[in-house]
Amino acid sequence: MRLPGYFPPPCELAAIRSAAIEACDRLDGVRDGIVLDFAACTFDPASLVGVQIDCQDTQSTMLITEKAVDFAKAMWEGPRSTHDGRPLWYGLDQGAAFTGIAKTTCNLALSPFDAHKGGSIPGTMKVCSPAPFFLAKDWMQIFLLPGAEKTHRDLTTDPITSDEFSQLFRHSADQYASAIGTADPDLTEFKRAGGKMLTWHGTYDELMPLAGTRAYYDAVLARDRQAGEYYRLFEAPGMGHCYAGEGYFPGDIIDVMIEWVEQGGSPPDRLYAENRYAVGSSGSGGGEPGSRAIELCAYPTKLKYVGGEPEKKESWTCE
Ligand SMILES: [Ca+2]
Repeated sequence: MRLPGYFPPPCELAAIRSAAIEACDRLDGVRDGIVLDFAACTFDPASLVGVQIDCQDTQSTMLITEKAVDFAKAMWEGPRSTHDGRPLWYGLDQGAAFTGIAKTTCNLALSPFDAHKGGSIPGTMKVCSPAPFFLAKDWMQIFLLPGAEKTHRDLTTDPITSDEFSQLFRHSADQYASAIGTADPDLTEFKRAGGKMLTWHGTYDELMPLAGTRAYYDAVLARDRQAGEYYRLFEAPGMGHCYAGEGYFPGDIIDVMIEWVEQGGSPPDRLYAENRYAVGSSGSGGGEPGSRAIELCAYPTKLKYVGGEPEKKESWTCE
């Protein structure tokens, strides 16, 4: 989506994300690159405006801009209707990378201005543009855009405006929610049929905001206070989408599900998870894959560090 006048290079957005994590990391008691609860953090990215960073995307140093900060804040806040200002959907967690639904790319070719001068001046006027997530782009292109725009409009070079996004969002919900929507919190029939369900969601998910899943589970509970008997949600700190990231991955959830279905008993309160996809020293928790473990907590209980070696699950509890 087009936000006013500026597409930040990936490095600028990555610097803002890193600063947010760095500012909030210790609030949960452990400096591990994972922020358990951004709601408890008062970090204001406006403090970053004017901070110098090295940027590979533009092959130069640059100063963090107010527009990039506004871009990040808009992604954290989530889209709003341009008609009445109401939220359309949830924003990304502040720990989520901007490389999913807020991806940009920079053209390293010299601008026409530079080329005119001989094309020998490095580090000037690189052009950055949106790099839309392919599913969102295809959804817009194939299902939502009107008429000839479906096949002829290039959303990379001619991105939709905030007004268009607002209109297409409404159109999408009106046209398709009844057929393929997944937000209906009424699980009456599922419960009656003896269904059981476990959901886990990475807190740093870069594609699907965690807040949306929380809100869905809250809505289910609001309709049925006993829903925890057949449906549980687990938040996986520091995990990106599916298996990305250096956070805690609950890879055994299918085994837990099978045991619960086949042997019955109480729904799981905890879910073993480890840093299975860690890549070592990347500025966050680090460590070799499998070197850190915790037990995820059934929502709405939350992980809490109680002391000891943070790499061991015994050092954490749910409350
Ligand atoms: Ca932490």
